[in-house]
Amino acid sequence: MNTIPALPYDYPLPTSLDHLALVIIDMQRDFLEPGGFGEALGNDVSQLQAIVPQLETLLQTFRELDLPIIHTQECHEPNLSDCPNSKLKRGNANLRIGDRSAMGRILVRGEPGNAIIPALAPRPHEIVVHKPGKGAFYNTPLSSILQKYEITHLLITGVTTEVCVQSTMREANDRGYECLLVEDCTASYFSAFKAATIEMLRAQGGIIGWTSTADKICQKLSKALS
Ligand code: C5J
Repeated sequence: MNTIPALPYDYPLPTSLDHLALVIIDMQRDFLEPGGFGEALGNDVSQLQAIVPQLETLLQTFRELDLPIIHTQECHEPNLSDCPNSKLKRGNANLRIGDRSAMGRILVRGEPGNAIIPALAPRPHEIVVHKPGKGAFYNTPLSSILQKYEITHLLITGVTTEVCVQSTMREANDRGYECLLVEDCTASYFSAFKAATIEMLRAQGGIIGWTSTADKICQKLSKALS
């Protein structure tokens, strides 16, 4: 069986790589760029920017091999009708979802800060899922997209590791998807949270899934199709 070196043990690839998708969670200007929402909340965005080169390489490999790519974008309708109070009322009361910041209204669809960073911008045929929650399955068409393309295996990347990335991986695992978190392609504003998330997802024999790194994945995928 074709596998990727991973923890807690090698990750079994599907029989056809067409069933494997790269999922890139919320690599948006507001989380990664100075002057955005993340920095306004007092976070050091350089921790998130550090994963961009590896993620670019992984994305390039998927593009070269013509394998499925799914980008997600955390966003809300301009009238915030899809943002419950349990989300809206959290955090810094001076800067909330829908408020104006240097890059437009925070987490509102279509605003400059809501866009995916230019280095990872989706190409026209790539799938983009707009998500109002932390997990990418909640209130989105992601389940039907995965079914339509017969995707069974997900390589999960993006930000932030302990919030939207972890929520998505748990949701996917519950729905039967074989998930691998790409350690050097995910980041948190809090390095201890990232480390803890990696450990807990792959604990107990991979209770939620596997973890590995971009170089191991790229090496294996390039070989698998050569
Ligand atoms: C957060 C995310 N942290 N993409 N979003 O609100 O993790």
